[in-house]
Amino acid sequence: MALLPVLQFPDPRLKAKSAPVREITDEIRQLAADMLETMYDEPGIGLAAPQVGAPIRLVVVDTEWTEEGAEKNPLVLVNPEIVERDGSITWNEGCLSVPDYQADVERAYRVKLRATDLDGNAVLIDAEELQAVCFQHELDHLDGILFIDRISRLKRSLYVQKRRKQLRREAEEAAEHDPRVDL
Ligand code: K1U
Ligand code: ZN
Repeated sequence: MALLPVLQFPDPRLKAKSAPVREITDEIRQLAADMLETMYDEPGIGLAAPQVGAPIRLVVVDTEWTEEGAEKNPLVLVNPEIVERDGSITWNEGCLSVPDYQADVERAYRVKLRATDLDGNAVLIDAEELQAVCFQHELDHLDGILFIDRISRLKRSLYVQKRRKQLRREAEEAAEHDPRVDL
């Protein structure tokens, strides 16, 4: 198993629409195992394949493991689709691809999700609250949508400014430590 690097905003690969998984191969099983290991290590409660540079419709989710004493209950969802939505909930979301930022996002309170597992079996899950929010967040990744695309224009542009400054600072620091650069 391997820890995978998670792409960070504004990587353009995060904006692409992912393709359906045509066949569940050993390569897909290995990717799912690596994504789970990466999600638990980050830590996170979900991870979508495009976040690790694989533009396919595959996500992993475990929304309970962070609670004290809770066991891991990993879900691997191939070609997931939301087939019903109901109610609304506002959740303060974060994202492993959007560093150092959280914001309130309005989502459906309850969703019905249809997918396939790694054995090709059909899966139907009725989810609510955090699990429903997480499914919506992860499925958005498959369509190239980040939670910052669902907040106000003002909040988003403030975050984009902050992120640009952060990246500039990181580049300057890297240059200071690069012996080939004579500042
Ligand atoms: O997709 C991702 O980037 C993962 C993201 C999922 C998510 C978070 C919040 C609402 C909806 C979906 C994360 O897991 S961010 C980290 C996080 O939420 C968390 C980390 C440790 C403990 C508890 C939560
Ligand atoms: Zn995310």
